Amino acid sequence: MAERYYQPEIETASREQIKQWQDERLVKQVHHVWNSVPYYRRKMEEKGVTPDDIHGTEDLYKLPFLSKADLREAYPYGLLGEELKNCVRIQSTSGTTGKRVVAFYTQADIDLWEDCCARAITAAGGTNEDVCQISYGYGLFPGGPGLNGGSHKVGCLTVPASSGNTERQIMFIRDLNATILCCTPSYAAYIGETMKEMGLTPDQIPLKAGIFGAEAWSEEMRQDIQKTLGIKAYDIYGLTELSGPGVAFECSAQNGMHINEDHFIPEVIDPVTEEVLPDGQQGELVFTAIDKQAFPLLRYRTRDICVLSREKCPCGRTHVKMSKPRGRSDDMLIIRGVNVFPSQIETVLLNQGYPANYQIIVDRVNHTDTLDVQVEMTPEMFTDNLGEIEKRQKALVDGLRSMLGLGAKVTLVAPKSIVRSEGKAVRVIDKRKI
Ligand code: DLL
Repeated sequence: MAERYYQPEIETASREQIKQWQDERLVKQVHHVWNSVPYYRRKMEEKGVTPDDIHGTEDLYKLPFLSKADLREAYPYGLLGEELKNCVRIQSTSGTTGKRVVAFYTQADIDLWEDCCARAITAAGGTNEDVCQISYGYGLFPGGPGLNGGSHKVGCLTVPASSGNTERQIMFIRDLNATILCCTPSYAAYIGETMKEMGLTPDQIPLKAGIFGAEAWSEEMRQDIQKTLGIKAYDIYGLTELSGPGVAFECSAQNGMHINEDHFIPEVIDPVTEEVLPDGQQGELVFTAIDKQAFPLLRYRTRDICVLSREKCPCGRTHVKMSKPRGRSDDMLIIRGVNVFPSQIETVLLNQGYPANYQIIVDRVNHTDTLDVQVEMTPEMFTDNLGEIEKRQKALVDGLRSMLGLGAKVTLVAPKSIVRSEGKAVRVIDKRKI
């Protein structure tokens, strides 16, 4: 019989039990940080708070926030919570500007992280009988290494394919009978597109589930990927600073991701006033890592915008759920004063039958912001009938106006003319900053 890696004593624990774990671990962690991270101790002193003020989660609000700016300032060793001789690994963020953030791990931190990834694979239906192909990048980016470790813990036969060489990916999926695929949603869409071109139908592909994350993707994109690959597509969330993938993951209910609350305490704040918001209200997600040793971040501001929900989940897990992040507060575009998330534009395109291959180009002409959305047509839509193209463009302009309240220019481009991504897709080109 197949063996599952499910841990109901943790994943379905009562609220009282979860709170007790969080209180104990938080108090211990605050002492650990106070004693070993002078950078954060200074921040606590500036706020007039000492470890004696922290008795449990209700005191969390007293602690200072950490942001990416702190991580850059303290780079590389300033937030280290352990002696280097006890650290066994670093991973680094995928950011392309400024100094990269480097996160450190002890062996216990790696075990904790891989355990979170194993929970995600299990929630997607994975057992020791599965073949799990990992097509996230390996290396400094934590996607490949994290899910690789999780897959081992579950006992899957692990295929560390990494990203790229898409036809070979498909060959492995078919030859090795891969049942679970882990990669970014944009790469999953690209793999699906390539399969179609190779003349393969979903029933000729052994995959049954996909674990996709590392970038924002819409519900419409999930439906598309599920159809093309003939699978169930599950979301997974995480960030390097907190370990990597697996901070939260989707279950069979496919409507929000359970946060591993035995390791991470979430809060949602108003990004401007920094006020803590009640469950159900949208705001910026903040995490406190309560048992990581080497990189013990307290009240870390993720910039990701989402909503927390404690509604009972049909899967039985009791850990709080976060909604799909609708984007990062720093990804939010302000165009002519209107807040625009790329995910809103994606929703309009996919609702009108376009593939998730698009680029958003923002510029400023004569002191006025311009929004140009380049959208790829499917081969079936492709035509040289100008009237038809104009009709399609108008429908998109109307759809965008009603979603965003903004006028946009839409350019329909030929199939396959927008460059494909094997990792995180680059959807926005904001020329105003250049
Ligand atoms: O992207 C870790 C990861 C790898 C997560 C593989 C899931 C799967 P970073 O490169 O540090 O780490 O980027 C973290 O990516 O703050 C979010 O803005 C975004 N992100 C991650 N997962 C999701 C998701 C990895 N499921 C940043 N939906 C985060 C939307 C996501 N955005």
